Amino acid sequence: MAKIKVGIIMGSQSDWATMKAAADILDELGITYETKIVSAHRTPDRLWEYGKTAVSRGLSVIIAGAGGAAHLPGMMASKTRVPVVGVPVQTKALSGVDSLYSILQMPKGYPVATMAIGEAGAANAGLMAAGILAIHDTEIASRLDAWRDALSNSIPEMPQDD
Ligand code: RP5
Repeated sequence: MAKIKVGIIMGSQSDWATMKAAADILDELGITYETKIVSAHRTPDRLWEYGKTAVSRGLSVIIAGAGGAAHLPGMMASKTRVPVVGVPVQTKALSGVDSLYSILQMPKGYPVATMAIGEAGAANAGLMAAGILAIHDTEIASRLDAWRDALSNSIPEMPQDD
């Protein structure tokens, strides 16, 4: 079985609708990943265990999505040196600006690579993970290059009437 390279974690089942966009990109690029609900507030022991074992289990990137008081990505970054890509999930009360600020404003020493709010951010988290893995994996690199070329080629030069 192929070694799992990317961990996709999220604070709640309700985040999956957003975080699936990261999983979809990894599927498209043939990158192995695992998914898990890990909440900074509701399951802190699970968070600690996940962070403590991330290096020994061979994870290269952790994509962490959460909403509201979104402490999951930052707390995970405090527990492992595996690069953490944070996805601010859009919230009803504050449209995800709360999630964004919670994830973005890390103190020096424990970085989180913070993406845009919502599904675009989750998809970009998948692409960011792919880019990191592509540094040492030529097959992922060529699949990522092809994916980027296909997107670029799909953009028309002239606008059309609807
Ligand atoms: C956060 O609270 C989760 O990441 C989620 O985005 C938000 C709401 O969670 P639920 O109340 O839907 O479980 O911890």
